[in-house]
Amino acid sequence: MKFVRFIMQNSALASVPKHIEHFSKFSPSPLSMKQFLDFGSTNACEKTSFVFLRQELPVRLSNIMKEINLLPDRLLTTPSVQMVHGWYAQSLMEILEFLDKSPTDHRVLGDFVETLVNIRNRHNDVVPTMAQGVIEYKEAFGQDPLTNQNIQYFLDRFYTSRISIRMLINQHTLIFDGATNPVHPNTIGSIDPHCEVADVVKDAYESAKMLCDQYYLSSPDLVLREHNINNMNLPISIVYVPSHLYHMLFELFKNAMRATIENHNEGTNLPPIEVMVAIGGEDLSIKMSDRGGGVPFRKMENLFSYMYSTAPTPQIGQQRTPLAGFGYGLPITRLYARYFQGDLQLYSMEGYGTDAVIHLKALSTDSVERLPVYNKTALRNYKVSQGADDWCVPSREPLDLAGFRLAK
Ligand code: W6P
Repeated sequence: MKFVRFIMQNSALASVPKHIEHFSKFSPSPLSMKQFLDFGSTNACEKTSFVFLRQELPVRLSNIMKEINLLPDRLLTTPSVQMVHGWYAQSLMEILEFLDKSPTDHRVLGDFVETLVNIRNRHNDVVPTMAQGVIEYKEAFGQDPLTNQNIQYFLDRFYTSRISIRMLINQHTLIFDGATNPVHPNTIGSIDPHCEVADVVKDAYESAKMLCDQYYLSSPDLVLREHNINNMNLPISIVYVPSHLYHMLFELFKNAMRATIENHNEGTNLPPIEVMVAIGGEDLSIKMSDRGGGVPFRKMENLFSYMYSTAPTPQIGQQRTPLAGFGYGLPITRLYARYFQGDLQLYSMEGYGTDAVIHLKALSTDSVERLPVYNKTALRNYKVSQGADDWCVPSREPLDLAGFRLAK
């Protein structure tokens, strides 16, 4: 029986490439915050959401699977990347099962929610598994700027795609599981139409502070200010996914606290972390400033590099601080910010400290998913080796100018 199921599954998986070819010809359809909210409004229709998702999820899965297949063989064939690829193929097949099912059948709708929950769980460990693949690659082939650039390009797109697919799955499963969220009754799925930014800042600060106190026995204070140009007395709020905002701020607080502590060897008289929240007609910006001694300008790009920030196998006897995360915190934080058309910028002054600024769209009409699409341009980025050395490399030897003077 097990054997029969194995054969059946494998024959289904054998048809995966054909389906990927078909669905990757469609571009993903980015949704706006407003569209997300409409799916969850009173006249929300589970049927409509189901019909949309059974097309859109295969499109998003297939678009990114095309890019996985373009990875250099040496990365594509690592066990980790093969495993992730297998999860994607399996999930694609499971959703395709629903293409010929009736949207008016309640059993079908229930099965669909269950399938989505299974898929979400299957993909829980994609980030550490891909990180393992990068480590395996590094150990076998070393690291160089070109590979770094290609991995950066792929993982930024791959993780953005993953964030977006999980967003779709979360909205559908949260809205149509028939219960209101007991903790946050006013949220629509994972979206809070009145997300009070300062509250999330305080929550994220408190969590990071706990880790920091536990490990270092002290932590910097928080000084939080906000500036609401529209209404000075109102707390600043936006339509947003509080969990995304929390993730970003938690990550930034961990970095700011660690820098502050390690730059002040006595645990006393720590300079506070200052957070400023401002909103205008277009942007909502959150600036977090630490006085942790900063980072040399030359190294700033590396903070966002998947290849340079994955630690090799953890050294024995060397415990990593819980504030360090597992290396992918900052690049993924920036992807969360960019996902709804925002960004994350870091400005550092070596010898003093660092400002991290999250820029978000203030208006829900501007908050539209930013999604990768597989097309000729994407294909070219995998084929062409960019980064030709068209700038001089400064010589280590001081140039002897004497000869030039003589020649004159
Ligand atoms: C640092 C390095 C960093 C990264 C992100 C946020 C804050 C900080 N502070 O020193």
